[in-house]
This record gives sequence, C-alpha cells and structure tokens, in this order.
Amino acid sequence: MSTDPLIITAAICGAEVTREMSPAVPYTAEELAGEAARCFAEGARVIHLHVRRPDGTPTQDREVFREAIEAIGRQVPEAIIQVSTGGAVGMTVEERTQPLELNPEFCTLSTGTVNFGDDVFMNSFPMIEAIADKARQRGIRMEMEIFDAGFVDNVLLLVKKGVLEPPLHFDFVLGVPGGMTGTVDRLDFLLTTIPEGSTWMVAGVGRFELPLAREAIARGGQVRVGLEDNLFISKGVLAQGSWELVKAVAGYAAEAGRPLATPEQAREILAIPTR
Ligand code: KMH
Ligand code: ZN
Repeated sequence: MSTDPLIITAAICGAEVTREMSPAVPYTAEELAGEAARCFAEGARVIHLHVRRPDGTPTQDREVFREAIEAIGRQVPEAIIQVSTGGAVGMTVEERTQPLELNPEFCTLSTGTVNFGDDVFMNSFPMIEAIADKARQRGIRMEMEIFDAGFVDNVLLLVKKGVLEPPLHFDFVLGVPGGMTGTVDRLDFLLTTIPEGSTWMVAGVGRFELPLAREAIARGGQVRVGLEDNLFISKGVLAQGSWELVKAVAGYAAEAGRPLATPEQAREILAIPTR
C-alpha cells in the first residue's frame, strides 16, 4: 500500500456535458473559478480546464481561456491550471492550441485517435507533434491522455523521435465509449506498458470514475475526477459539483492512508518546472 501524497485533478467542465444534463456544470469564468475554489478546498490541486461560450458551446478561444485562468488565479492562486489541448471533437490544431499562447504551466496531449461515442477524436501524428512542439517551445509540462493501449506505444515512438522527453506523466482515461473500458484489468495492463520513472493518473469515465479512483489510490497513482468525466456521485444521484467527487476521493485517500499533496508537492511529483 502506498503512502505517497495523492494528487487529485478536478475536471470541472469538459466540452461535452451541459447544464441540461446537470445544473452544476460551470460555463462562465466566474462559475469556473467558484468551482475550482470549491474543488481546491476539498483537496484538488490540479484544475483540468476547458472553457465555454456563455451559451455553453465549447471553445478553445484564447481570450475566453485568459478570462477563466485569471478568475481562477484570483480565487485560488496556488492551484495548478492544466489547459486542455483536446478541446472538442472536430476542432483544428490551431483552435485547440490557443490556450498554450497564454503560457500555462501544464497542458494535456492526446496521443492517438479514438472513437468518441458516435464521433471520432482525431489525433494524427502530425497533429500530436504540432501540439507537443508548441507546448515544448513554451516550456509547458504535458500530460499524456491515454484513451486506448496504442496511445502509450505512440508516446514511446514520439520519445524515440525526440518529440517527447521523459519523465513522462500519463493519464489513463478509461471508459469512453469507443476507447478502452474502465475495468481494473485494463488499468493493470496499462501500468505494465509505461516506462519506469513515469508518473500516472486514472480518469475513469461514467460509472468507472469512483471505483477506478480507489484502485489508483491503492496502486500509488494519482486520480482525476469531475463532471467532465462523470456527473453522478452515486447511481442515479447527480453530484452537486465536481467538488463532491473530489471530496469522495479525498475520503478514499484518508482511508488508504495517503495524505493529499500540497501544491508544492504536486508540482514536484508532476515535474512541473518552477516559473
Ligand atoms: N473533449 C475531448 C474530445 C483533453 O482535454 O485534452 C477531449 C478531451 C481531452 O477532453
Ligand atoms: Zn478534457
């Protein structure tokens, strides 16, 4: 059993979930900041950030990101903001990488193409490399988003090519319809595929979220939860916000004897360069 500090990432908004699905989904900068602050108070140290237009349409617009990042910074300056470069399905690389122009400290990088419900989340090698180059040039730490086993192999190819550099940090996003499912045997297999010295996290989607969080905690990994991935705190019961899911995970950590990471410890574990 690991007693290492646990880093909880809160995925508070996403690009797919809507207010119609849950009234707790934040859209505006102030709503995002309020939710980020509540998640931080419950123990989340990383805020995985997507942004929306006022009507809820997902966007990667740089200025909309700027507003949200500034609002979060005012409320929780210690939080680590991880901008999404995935955006929503169908967006171009140019659209998706706009938030990198704000020089955030952390971002995502999806390393393969996957069926995403009835859509396709497209990430050809030229797309992945273009996103990675833009992040690397700006010194932005990247988290590898792994929706299926081949995504890890793609990371290894990109390391060989010099596009990505260890130490690597992986996020296993398990349970997307079209990607790898969220059972523990899938997690255990993935853990055999990543290079020694890597750090990792699990983001279980839908009903897989909370059970996989417990499994990750037991294995010494990190955890992502939030409304982007799952709207429910228990079967048929909507979470009051991402903060309630963070609170549940903080409870699992306490039971398992894992302290919650401080923001400084989180930056150190994730190898986020100090600025
Ligand atoms: N919205 C998904 C299509 C990321 O944030 O980097 C992609 C996504 C991944 O959410
Ligand atoms: Zn995302």
